[in-house]
Amino acid sequence: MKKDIDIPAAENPEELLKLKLTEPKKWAAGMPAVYEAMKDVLEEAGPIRGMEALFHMNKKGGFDCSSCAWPDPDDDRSPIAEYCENGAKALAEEATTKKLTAEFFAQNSVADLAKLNDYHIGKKGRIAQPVYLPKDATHYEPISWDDAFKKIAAHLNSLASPNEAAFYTSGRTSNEASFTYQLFVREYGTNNMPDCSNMCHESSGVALGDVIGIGKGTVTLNDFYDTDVIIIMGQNPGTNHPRMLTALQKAKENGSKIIAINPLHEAGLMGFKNPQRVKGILGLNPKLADLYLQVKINGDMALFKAIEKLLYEEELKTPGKVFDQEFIQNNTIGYADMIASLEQYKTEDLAESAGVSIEQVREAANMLKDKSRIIICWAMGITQHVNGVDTIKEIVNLILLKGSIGKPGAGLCPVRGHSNVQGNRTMLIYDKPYKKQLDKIKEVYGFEPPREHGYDVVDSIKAMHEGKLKVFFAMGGNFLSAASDTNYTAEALRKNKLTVHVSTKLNRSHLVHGEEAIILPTLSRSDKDMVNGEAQFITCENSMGVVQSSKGILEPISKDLLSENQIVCRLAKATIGVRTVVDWDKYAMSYDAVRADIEKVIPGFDDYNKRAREPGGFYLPNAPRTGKFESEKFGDKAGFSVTRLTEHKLADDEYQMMTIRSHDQFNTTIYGLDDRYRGIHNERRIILMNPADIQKGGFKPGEKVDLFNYHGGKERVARLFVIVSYNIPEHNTATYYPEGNVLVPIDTVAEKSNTPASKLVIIKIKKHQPIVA
Ligand SMILES: Nc1nc2c(c(=O)[nH]1)N[C@H]1C(S)=C(S)[C@@H](COP(=O)(O)OP(=O)(O)OC[C@H]3O[C@@H](n4cnc5c(=O)[nH]c(N)nc54)[C@H](O)[C@@H]3O)O[C@H]1N2
Ligand SMILES: Nc1nc2c(c(=O)[nH]1)N[C@H]1C(S)=C(S)[C@@H](COP(=O)(O)OP(=O)(O)OC[C@H]3O[C@@H](n4cnc5c(=O)[nH]c(N)nc54)[C@H](O)[C@@H]3O)O[C@H]1N2
Ligand SMILES: [Mo]
Repeated sequence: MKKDIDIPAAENPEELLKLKLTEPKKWAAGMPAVYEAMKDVLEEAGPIRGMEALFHMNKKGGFDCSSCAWPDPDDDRSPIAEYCENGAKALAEEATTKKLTAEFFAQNSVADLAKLNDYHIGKKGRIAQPVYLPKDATHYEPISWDDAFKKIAAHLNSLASPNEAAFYTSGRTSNEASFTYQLFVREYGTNNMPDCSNMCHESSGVALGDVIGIGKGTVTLNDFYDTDVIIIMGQNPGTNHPRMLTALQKAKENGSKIIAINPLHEAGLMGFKNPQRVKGILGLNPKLADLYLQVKINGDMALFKAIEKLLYEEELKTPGKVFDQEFIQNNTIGYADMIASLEQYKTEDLAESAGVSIEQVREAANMLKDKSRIIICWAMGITQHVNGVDTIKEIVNLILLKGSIGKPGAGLCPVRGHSNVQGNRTMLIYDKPYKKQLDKIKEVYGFEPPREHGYDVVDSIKAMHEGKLKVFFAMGGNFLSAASDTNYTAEALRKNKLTVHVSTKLNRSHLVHGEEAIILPTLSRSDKDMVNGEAQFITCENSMGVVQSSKGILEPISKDLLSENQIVCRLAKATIGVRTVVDWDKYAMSYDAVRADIEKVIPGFDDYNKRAREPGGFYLPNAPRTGKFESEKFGDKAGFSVTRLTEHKLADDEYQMMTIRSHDQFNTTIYGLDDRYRGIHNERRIILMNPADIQKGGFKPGEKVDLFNYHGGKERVARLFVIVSYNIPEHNTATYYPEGNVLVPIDTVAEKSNTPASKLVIIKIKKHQPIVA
């Protein structure tokens, strides 16, 4: 193989580490998790800083864990620790005392840093001062905050149109900073606000917005404690939402059944030993999933159609006993069409497409038949597919048939990723804002916000390629490594005149940059945020629509960090200058002032400053949760959907690949090199394959391979992976994100949501060829 990449975009290693395999685990957490949690925090932050931080995490009046968006209990919280292993690791990453000063950047060139893998880049430490990379320079150099803002402002003001700039948001940004950020971007004049949601739950937002009138879930945590069946699909809670396991355990103790739907037997879906209970430590807790449906990748829609067909047969035998006909009659539109559309399929064929035996489908249908308190949870295994929006509509179909919405113990539960990703959208970070939201901004502030829709993530990348974007500004995140088609995205980023990142830690997006680049270091969730001698708190919205406060407690590692809100306000002043109608100084000095104005613009935030101070926060309004629908398309009803089943035809040497998270990462931040529950240690460049496929393809477990995708006649290569024989359906494979992103074609996206289809990439696997010079 010839070397064709001079400047590294993705990792391109020459050698692998020493992979070690152990038996995959059949349960999650337990004592090892407590040990793992403590170890990282103490190593990075030291004992005093580390313990202080852990003690305050997720406590009422403490700070919100920056890891996932799973809610905290409304009532009593654990007196010792309301966090999980992975929350503690997230904390360790930001509480670290290692810092990157001018000296570090002088000693390490951008090109040298780019040779490191993501794990080593991230472990370098917190960025301690603003730095600037001039045109053609090899090293970042110090810059003052004022000069940094002036430079960015000069670039923004030199553009032919504000639409030549894009403003990305990752999902940790607080409500307050999100609100001021979108206000700045809109007053500057564009809706180019791509965000991490575009790559994440956009399919859920689009589907739910369409059929139930709100792009959010409808359940609360308490619903889990009082339900009959919980379905968990396309989600790996043991790793990505570990505190959900506590809720599942309580649900089971209260008599609920659990159905897991996943191509992999994930430990956290099979069993849970709760480290915060004596019984758990002794290993006495029961298993979690009562029925485990090991679907093929993207077999979910076929599976749901099969279940619906079986339920319909039962409904015909005992009318009104299986479906909630009264609910359907009073609250929905499109029942007859949806039922009629099922007739074209045979249940056996559907089961086969799903990759599940007809007996298992029958078992699932039987578990649901007499029940109506049903909760369905899902995450990236459902949203990141070409037909993701339709699969979610099929999930809603089942919920509507059973009348399982708008009552206790029932509903839809898209489980969000980033800790404030839902809040970002509520605060109007969105490339396709609604008219009434923009009207409100105009009414409150008096300027005319841009009306034209902006670019989302995928369209931003394409626009950079076409030279339509010249400035890329990122509020957090790691755009390069998170987006699809890594090398194509790298080329796109390099075409910018200026790339700017507001970041806590160094990542690959700082190293694959525009003509000039700037890094603005910011406070993290656990840092003390002092303004005018007063410690400020921010607010976040979790996956279930609860808004609550978060107050950092750790001494920031450098005096030269600004909060995200301060950065926005100062940048807005520098950029819009005397033309602005917003009092940015007021917003910079007081988060209460920001909240007071959020209350005027966004519904549901009445008495925001008062209610944000109440322990545990408050719930935002959610019509479907109360049994009402307010939908643009269906008025006061919810809509059934007729969805289309996609066929997947593969050649013998083609495989479907999903890109998933290991147990030791938060998105592109790699905490460590182990995937403990799956039994994979000390290596991330692995591909999980079915043993029969390994044999048929002429491979061996442990063999080195290169992975290829040929979508659109272009060759994409991910080099040097090692085969791991694993319990995964035939012709299905898995690699880790972000290592696998090189292979995800930029235009293989979910219909209607434009989310990269990161869970189904068609690949070929070939024996590894070393690079020749
Ligand atoms: N510790 C930790 N916590 C996190 C994150 C993290 O990286 N680390 N990331 C956060 C973010 S932003 C998000 S969005 C969430 C992500 O949370 P998840 O969605 O749980 O994350 P993934 O690892 O992408 O897992 C997808 C799961 O779906 C399964 N799957 C893949 N394809 C299919 C399919 O076609 N059908 C079905 N039924 N299953 C499928 C995979 O086997 C895997 O179990 O977690 C959040 N929390
Ligand atoms: N192939 C594939 N690709 C995927 C996915 C997948 O499953 N498969 N998942 C997608 C999903 S669900 C998501 S959400 C995206 C994630 O995409 P992003 O949100 O862009 O990525 P992260 O890795 O979460 O961002 C990490 C960086 O954020 C910065 N950071 C951390 N905390 C803060 C903070 O408090 N403030 C600021 N300003 N910066 C901070 C740090 O510098 C860190 O390096 O990736 C997507 N990409
Ligand atoms: Mo996400």
